[in-house]
Amino acid sequence: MSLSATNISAFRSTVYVGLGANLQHPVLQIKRALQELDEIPEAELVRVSSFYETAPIGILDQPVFINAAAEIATTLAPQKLLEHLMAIEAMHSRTRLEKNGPRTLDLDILIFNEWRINEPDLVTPHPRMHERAFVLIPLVEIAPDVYIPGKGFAKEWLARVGTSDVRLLLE
Ligand code: PH2
Ligand code: MG
Ligand code: MG
Repeated sequence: MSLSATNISAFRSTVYVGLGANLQHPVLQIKRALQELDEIPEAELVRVSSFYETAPIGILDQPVFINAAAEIATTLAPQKLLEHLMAIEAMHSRTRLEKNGPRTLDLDILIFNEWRINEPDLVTPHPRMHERAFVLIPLVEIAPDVYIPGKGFAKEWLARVGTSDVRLLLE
C-alpha cells in the first residue's frame, strides 16, 4: 500500500491556556481574547471555563483579576502558538511594565501536550501553575483529569492550595 498525502494528517496538539486580566473591563478583554484565539488559523477553541474573580497574587495592591482557562486544539508548534498569543496580547495594548503587575490581558501556555518545554521564552508546564488556585480552578473545571507533566494531577494540587481567594463570577 502506498502512502498518499490525504492519509497524512498534521499532528494535533492539546493545549491549555490560562487567561487573566485586571485592567480596562477585564471581562470584555477575556471574551474578546477567546474569540481571537478561535480565529488563529490552525487553532480551534475546544472548551472554555467559567470566569472567576480572583485576588491578586504577587503584587497585592492592584485591582482584582478575572481569570479563565481554555483548551485549544492546534497543529501549530509551541513557538508559533506563543507568537500568536503575544500578538493577541499586543492587540489588547498589553505592556510589560512590572512583573506580576496589572495588565489588560495575559495569555499563558499552561500545558502543551505532555511535553516539558524549556526554552528561554517558553517553559511548559507553566512553572507556577500547580500552586495557583486562579489557574487550577478554571483548569480543573474544563479538564478534571488533566495531568501536569512532571508534577501530578491538577485536581490533587487543587486540593492542596487554598481556594478562598477565587470566586465564580455569575453574569
Ligand atoms: N497573574 C499574575 C500575577 N498575579 N493574580 C491573579 N489573581 N490572577 C492572575 O492572572 C495573576 C495574578 C502574573 O501573570
Ligand atoms: Mg501569567
Ligand atoms: Mg504571561
